[in-house]
Amino acid sequence: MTARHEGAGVPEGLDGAGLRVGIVRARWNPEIVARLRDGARRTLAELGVADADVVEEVVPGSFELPMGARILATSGRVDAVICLGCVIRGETSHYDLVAGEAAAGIQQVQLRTGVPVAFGVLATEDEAQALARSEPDGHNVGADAAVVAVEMARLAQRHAP
Ligand code: DLZ
Repeated sequence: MTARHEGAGVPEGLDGAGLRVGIVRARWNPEIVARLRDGARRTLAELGVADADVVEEVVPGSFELPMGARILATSGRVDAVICLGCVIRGETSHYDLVAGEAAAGIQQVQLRTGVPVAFGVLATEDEAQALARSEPDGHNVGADAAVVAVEMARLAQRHAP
């Protein structure tokens, strides 16, 4: 895989073929979010998710990510959703509110809908940290979120009623 997957890593044999994945991304901090999006798309392709099975939507900011995720999750058109955004502490007085509500809302959406929603939102002190976590060929939180989406979608499928 192109990206370096830190933390949970990638389960052996993980295969996304046939899965339908939604990506919702925020318009704030567009350069960083574009890097997260590229990392997510590349990793989905590497895991075997077909381009045609990926649907992308854009929302104004990270605060709107849970609503965007809910719309896709309840559409019946996706097996998992990836949320991508970036909140930089030094650049927003609302840092804790925006980042906190995005995280809490995303968790709520996946628990309430039963559709896995991966958290690919950077909450950093400054732009340098955001760049370091969205590297094109290194650590990329969008790429990590893509692995999570595929892994959790497969888990949900294995235990579908
Ligand atoms: C308002 C705001 C601020 C100050 N900072 C960010 C940010 O760093 N990253 C981000 O994704 N969104 C930010 N927003 C926008 C909010 O997420 C939201 O779009 C607005 O408050 C409107 O609901």
